[in-house]
Amino acid sequence: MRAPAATKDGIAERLGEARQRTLRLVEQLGEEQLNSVYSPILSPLAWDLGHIANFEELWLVQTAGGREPLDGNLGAFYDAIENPRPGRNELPILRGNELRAYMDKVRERALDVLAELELEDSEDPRLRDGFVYEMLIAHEHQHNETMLQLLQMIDGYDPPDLDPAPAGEPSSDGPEMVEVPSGRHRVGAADRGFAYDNERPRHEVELGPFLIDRAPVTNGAYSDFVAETGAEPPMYWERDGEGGWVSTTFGRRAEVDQALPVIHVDHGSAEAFASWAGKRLPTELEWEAAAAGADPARSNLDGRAFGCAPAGAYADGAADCGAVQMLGDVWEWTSSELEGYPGFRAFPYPEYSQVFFGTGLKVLRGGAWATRRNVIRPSFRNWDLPGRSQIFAGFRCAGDADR
Ligand code: AVJ
Ligand code: FE
Repeated sequence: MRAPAATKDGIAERLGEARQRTLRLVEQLGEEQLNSVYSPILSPLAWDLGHIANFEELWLVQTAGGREPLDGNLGAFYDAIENPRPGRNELPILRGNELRAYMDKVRERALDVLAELELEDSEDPRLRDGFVYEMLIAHEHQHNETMLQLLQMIDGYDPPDLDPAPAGEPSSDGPEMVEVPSGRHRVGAADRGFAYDNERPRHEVELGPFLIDRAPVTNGAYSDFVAETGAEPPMYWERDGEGGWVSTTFGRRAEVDQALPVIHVDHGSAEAFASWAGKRLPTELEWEAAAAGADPARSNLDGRAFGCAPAGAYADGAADCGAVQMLGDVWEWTSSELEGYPGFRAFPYPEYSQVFFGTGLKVLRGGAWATRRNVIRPSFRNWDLPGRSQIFAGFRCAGDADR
């Protein structure tokens, strides 16, 4: 079945909505904050803003419209691969009014091009069914999450009131682990509709049976692990002076809530916890098989809550196997290294994911509270260096079931 092609009006509206959210996240900040380096592994916010617009110019103005860029030199500074994060603030990037004007001008030109194009039956697979437009909307959303990784380091940052906090979601009790029966599982994204190249081709794998934690590992369980083994606490935890922990994100000191999923742990710590618990991390394909049936609409995504819901919440969005919160709350580390699926073809550009295959990056699945809802789907693959913990990453454990 063919997905209904997005209308041009719909695309324009979603581009507008993405920009509104981007600007809302930074609206309370001054020039100095936009141009400060808070962490050597994160870009200044001004770089993200310019990069979002420059990427839009590349794809929606130059590629889609065959037009010349406003300033052909900018691409060199906003190329993420050519310019590693440390040092981005030393580049002659756009700042202040110049930056805002560039963002607006690019958007205006992108909408002009959109109005002229024939998308549905385009000969160009990059344009057909609006592929590059979906990609650019997703890209802006993805950079919102990168920006949140930095925004949480700013003292006194006031989370914008984007929406009322998610209504009281039914929490659930159940077994510690649920079983995914053995069988052939379809993984990856179908040929039609928007998905990144690394999710394709869809293929079948023989798995299981295996067990997977019903809910993400909690702060409570993780504190026990730290207390017993002397392991490092998660990033943004500090001692409260009475043997407990406080978290310090967004410049606020708050008692660590034992019931919430643990967040800001690196891959090695997740693995160490799993073996301490007599378990292991799931492979990414086990994770995807376990996530079948999970409902992205009933998940803590989209930055609405500015934090996690208690482990066991969103029971109405549970996957078919009974696992809850497979989508949303925290990205979940898997034991898998990022590689191309059998038959992988880079599209529309190898620098999105192909250049990272086989370089020791670990796959994360499921999206976090900070991930925009339409970025995520069960086949979506995220990745990072195993030592990174500024990302919104937690995990759940897996184990072998008796055959
Ligand atoms: C898929 C999150 C690892 O941020 O480096 C953004 C996404 N690619 N711009 C990243 C991405 C190009 C990417 N991750
Ligand atoms: Fe990018």
